[in-house]
Amino acid sequence: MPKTDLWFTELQNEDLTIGLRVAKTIHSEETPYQQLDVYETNQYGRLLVLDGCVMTTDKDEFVYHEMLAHVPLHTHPNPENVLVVGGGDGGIIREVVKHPSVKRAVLAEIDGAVVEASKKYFPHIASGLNDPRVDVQIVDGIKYVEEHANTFDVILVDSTDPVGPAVGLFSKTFYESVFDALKADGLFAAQTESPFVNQNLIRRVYGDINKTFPITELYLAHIPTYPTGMWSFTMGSKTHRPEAVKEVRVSDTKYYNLGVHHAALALPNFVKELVQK
Ligand code: AG3
Repeated sequence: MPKTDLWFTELQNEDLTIGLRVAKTIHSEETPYQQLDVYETNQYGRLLVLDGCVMTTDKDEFVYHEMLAHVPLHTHPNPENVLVVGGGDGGIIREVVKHPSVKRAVLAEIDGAVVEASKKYFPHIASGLNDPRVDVQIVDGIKYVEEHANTFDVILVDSTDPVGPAVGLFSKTFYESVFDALKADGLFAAQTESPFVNQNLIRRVYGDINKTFPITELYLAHIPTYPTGMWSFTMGSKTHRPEAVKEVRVSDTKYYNLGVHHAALALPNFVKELVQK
């Protein structure tokens, strides 16, 4: 890898950045929805960036994709119909199709350019998109959810940050239509940002999900290239509890296992405080 003087920096908030040395710029485009860039970095391999924010890297993508998919999918005893909202890179879908119970997985991504870029530059992340059970829909995920009442066992929301195109995916109205799109024992999970820098958002989102679903759980994972490295996910469930999971149904994971499933639900005190009912 060449030691260039080129750095990618994400301004994570007004006072915080992450910096990665860039060996090469691979791709840059302005899609109808956002700025999309792909870089080759020395530290984390290929890096996918949307509107200046790290979406995923070759080296740490498995943590986010496994944790957003497998914690909720194992919480459901028999997930057959799964919807992924966002996540056009296909990383979540790749994990979803590892579950033998899954009969159909729909990807509802608003920006087709993300799907194309991932297929081209991140083939190992996009690999699941070719599975015959997968139905890729380039549509507005909010509308798609509204139009599919009582359809899914599990819904996974792999959104960008709550600015720009993804704002609606963090709203109470959206959580209500997710509730309606789920079957009677359905559940959902969404990425919900860093407990170090997005405390107000986590509090608000947890509260909104908690008003909508009988069971709400926040869980954590370590993702080195996301703001502060400590990342949260929030699950809303109609009947099943993540604490009840007793066995793992997939074998080829790099982060997720039964111990990690339960450990992820154990919250440090300062995070517990954010989700006090
Ligand atoms: N989804 C975006 C997670 C948020 C990252 N935020 C940030 N870097 N400021 C990731 C998509 C991966 N499938």
